[in-house]
Amino acid sequence: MDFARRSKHNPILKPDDIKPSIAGMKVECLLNPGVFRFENKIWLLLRVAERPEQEGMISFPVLKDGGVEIMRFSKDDPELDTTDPRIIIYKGRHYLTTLSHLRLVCSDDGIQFYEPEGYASIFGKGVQETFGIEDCRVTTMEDGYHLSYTKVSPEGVGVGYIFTKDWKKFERRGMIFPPHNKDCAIFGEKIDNKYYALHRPSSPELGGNYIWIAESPDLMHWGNHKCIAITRENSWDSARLGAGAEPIRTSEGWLAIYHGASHDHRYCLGALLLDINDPSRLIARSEEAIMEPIADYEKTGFFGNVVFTNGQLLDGDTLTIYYGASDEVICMAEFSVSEILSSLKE
Ligand code: MAN
Repeated sequence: MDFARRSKHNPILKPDDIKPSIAGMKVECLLNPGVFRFENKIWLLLRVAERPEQEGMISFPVLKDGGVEIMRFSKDDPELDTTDPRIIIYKGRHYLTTLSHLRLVCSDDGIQFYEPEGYASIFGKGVQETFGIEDCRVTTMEDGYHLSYTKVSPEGVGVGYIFTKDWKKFERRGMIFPPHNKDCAIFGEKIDNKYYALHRPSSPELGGNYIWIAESPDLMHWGNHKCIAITRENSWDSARLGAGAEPIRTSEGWLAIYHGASHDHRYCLGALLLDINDPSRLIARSEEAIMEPIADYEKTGFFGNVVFTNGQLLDGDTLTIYYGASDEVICMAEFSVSEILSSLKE
């Protein structure tokens, strides 16, 4: 099933539209933007994935001592495993094939985006972000913007938290969910005087890659964790789940868009409906996906068969989602909130 109304301008941003952050680097992929409104414009916080031009050797950047270091491996090294275009396994150790940072672009119409002057990119910093920062959700609250993103390093994959009011000064508040955890979406308002967030720990032996919810008095200390949605065998979401952007308030409950992947890494979107007063209570869920990789640009690219979102805008009944297609280009699609709601099964 698929009720996405894709923009006829898709893809709206491609790697060639964005300049590399360092000379000698190539922007290989644009992925999974956070989305927000600021100063009467629509903004995307893009994940920009870079690496050197691949000539002869396999090479990729990592952050070290405040600078960038290029790692190189010979293509025919028998110890090298490059079957997944996203990762390199060398002598049993994992690396990423690209290094990601976060870049701001803005737009008047939500379709044509440009890089504004005077806004810096957000780069990985410190040992926990040696392999970069990825997939940033932006939750807008009265006091400012709350950013939850993936920190990647040899120590593990966890959730980082940044606060900003003006997109010029950033307060890095550290890791809020330790490894292995990602796909953290902070709710935009308190419920019964508590903050809430969806997150995705991984428990490989017992359990799996499931969506959990946690509460907090201050957005820093998270507790009372509960699992709210698990993978389903023989389904489009059989291998992994993860929350998209912040859940939206509807008359029927909190509507949370999520991604689900199958064992052969096909990424689709679905939705959860959570109780408005107790969001740890799941009321209904998509049985079938609401969006599947069916357009050419969603089926082929850096990592094909992927639609992945962590950013959206709500306007009445219209939910505009921005998404990464094939882990390579940025696209946009609109949904009707009431149509999604009526498709969910209790
Ligand atoms: C993971 C993350 C995402 C990516 C998907 C599909 O969930 O790394 O950033 O889009 O995989 O590759």
